[in-house]
Amino acid sequence: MTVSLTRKDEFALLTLNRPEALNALSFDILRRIGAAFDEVASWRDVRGLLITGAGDKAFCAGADIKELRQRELMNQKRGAELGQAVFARLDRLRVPSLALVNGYAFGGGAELALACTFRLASPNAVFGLPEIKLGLIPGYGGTQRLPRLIGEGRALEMILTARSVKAEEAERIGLVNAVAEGDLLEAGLAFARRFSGYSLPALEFARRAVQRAGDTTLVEGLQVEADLSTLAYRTRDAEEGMAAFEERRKPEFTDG
Ligand code: DAK
Repeated sequence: MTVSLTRKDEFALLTLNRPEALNALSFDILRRIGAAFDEVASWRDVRGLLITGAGDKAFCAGADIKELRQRELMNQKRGAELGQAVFARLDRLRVPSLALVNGYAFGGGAELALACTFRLASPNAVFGLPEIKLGLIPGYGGTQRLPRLIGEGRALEMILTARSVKAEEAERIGLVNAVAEGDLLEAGLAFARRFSGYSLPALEFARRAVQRAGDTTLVEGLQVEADLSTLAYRTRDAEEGMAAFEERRKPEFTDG
């Protein structure tokens, strides 16, 4: 199976499983990733989605270059739209997602990591958008998500010069949340448990509000925040959280 979806405690774990090609994204794999996201959406009891690559060399070396050649123009456009649409599904999942970047995350692989809510890197992780070397530019969201995360200047440098960024620098510039020593999956589970006990509706509203910060004006963004924070206030979990504070006990959230 080139993509496997399993359970790991209270989390879903998606593994890109094509290590002989450094987990490169064929269109078939892209579709399977999309189907896996749909499946995760139907698992009502998971608290987060972890994504990683099989093997110790690569998270994902990008779109399958061999497959990208000699396609009709409109097929290329549909291919880019497919990749964009699949990665955008991560935003609509009710649970946060976490990329566990174990080695190369190039091109489409970096774009998959960028589409996740969080990124955790192993010390040997390397990020790059090297499409320019192929006479291409990123097609699965990289030109839009990278500048939102690390700023336009740094994003332009990575995209126009193909300079890759190792784990330590990635952490310094905010491309990853942390670099994990030791077992990356264990570190990922520990990271995910830092949010997984909170109310899912609150986590979702917060993600939506923060996402809007990157693509709207301050005035509109504040309006979105006012609306979503009011919605959060109306949940049972908010009532429970505030009651628990007053009663000096741990809240018991029910995701309602
Ligand atoms: N695609 C296909 N195969 C790949 C691959 C890739 N992206 N990356 C690696 N492989 C394969 C290699 O061909 C090799 O296979 P065999 O020759 O053994 O059969 C195997 O994986 C191991 O790779 P290497 O032998 O090259 O391993 P090294 O350790 O020497 O080098 C590397 C590792 C990651 C530095 C190197 O493999 C590399 O530079 N890979 C390519 C990285 C890259 O350029 N990624 C970006 C791809 S472009 C779109 C528009 C744009 C895009 C997509 C869609 N549309 C308009 C539809 C662009 C997307 C991209 O991601």
